[in-house]
Amino acid sequence: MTATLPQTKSPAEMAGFITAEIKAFVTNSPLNHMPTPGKDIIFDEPLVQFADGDDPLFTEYKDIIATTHLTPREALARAGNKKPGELPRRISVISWILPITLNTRRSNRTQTRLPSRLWSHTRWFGEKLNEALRAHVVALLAGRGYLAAAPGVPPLLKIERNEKGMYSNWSERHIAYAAGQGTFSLSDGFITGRGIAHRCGNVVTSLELPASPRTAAGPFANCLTYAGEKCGLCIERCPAGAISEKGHDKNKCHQHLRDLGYDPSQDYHIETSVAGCGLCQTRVPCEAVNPTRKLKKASVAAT
Ligand code: B12
Ligand code: SF4
Ligand code: SF4
Repeated sequence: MTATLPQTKSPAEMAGFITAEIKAFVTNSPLNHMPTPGKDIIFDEPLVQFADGDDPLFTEYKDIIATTHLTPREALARAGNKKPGELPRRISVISWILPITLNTRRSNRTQTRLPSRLWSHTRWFGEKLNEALRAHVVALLAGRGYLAAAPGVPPLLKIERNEKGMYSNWSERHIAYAAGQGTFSLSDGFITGRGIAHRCGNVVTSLELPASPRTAAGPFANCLTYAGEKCGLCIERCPAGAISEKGHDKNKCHQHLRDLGYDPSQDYHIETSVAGCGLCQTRVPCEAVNPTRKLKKASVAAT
């Protein structure tokens, strides 16, 4: 499955190679299939973009998220048992978005309390694919002599908690934001060009790659509410009352499936050990597209 990694190519050519490799892995991996009869695909073709590992935004995350949030340089140094200053001059972050298929999104649209079987499987089995993809990209780069690490999984990943709820020392959505993949939203979900229904991942490396442009007007620009439109449909979708005009209450969200526990009236097992029902990410205008794109098109047409 792995093509030969060219060694003397330009950063742009290397970016093309890495992108093709990630897409091929997701398309060909047996892990990208549901364990259900019919073996539906779990994720559509990924979106792949890059960030400069020393973008000042990563240091700003220490104020925005927590002082413990790692910069890519700190994460790569920690993984290689080095000091941040001992790393090469240029480091990069590879970010991917794994869009959830129409079949799974459709199955969750009709849910009012619990995630559908396919959505629940996407959290559990889809994350196994995501883990394998992180390991694959790290091995691919390390095999060619580049430093590479996946801070989104242990031992680098640490989950902490404060009065607002859980947070990590490596937020994959904030990494995706830095790589220009999209923006946050009223529900907290991350709205990409393929919408809010996705999982994401990333790898930090000493391979030099061209940073993708951040074209959004701000960290919440892709959400209709923040774009000044009437929406808030995610508020109505949330069975836990965790979303309001003020935003997302992580503690209420986290508690939702835990309170329900295993529901014997369901004909399938819901992974209650992994929280979040994702109802706010389906049957909403941002489900599978960036809903503000049509606003931009309309305003261009009106000029
Ligand atoms: C802890 C956690 C949770 C907690 C808390 C979620 C949270 N909002 O932090 C709980 C259990 C509630 C949860 C629930 C869910 N989760 Co979760 N979770 C995580 C985890 C492990 C860490 C998140 C984290 O560190 N957050 C840090 C805090 C600070 O981020 P935040 O509160 O969202 O950030 C806000 C501020 O920073 C603010 N902000 C303020 N000023 C500024 C300025 C700038 C410049 C920027 C950029 C931002 C910013 O913007 C953000 C949004 O309001 C990540 C995996 C990872 N390592 O990243 C997955 C992750 C976030 N979860 C994910 C998913 C899919 C879910 C669920 C849908 C469950 C499911 N499987 O179906 C629900 C959805 C909840 C929701 N409405 O977003 C995906 C998100 C993908 C997406 N589409 O957005 C992730 C990235 C996992 C993955 N690898 O794909 N999750
Ligand atoms: S449903 Fe509307 S308000 Fe909620 S996140 Fe999506 S675009 Fe924003
Ligand atoms: S994941 Fe479920 S409980 Fe959490 S905010 Fe979304 S709809 Fe509400």
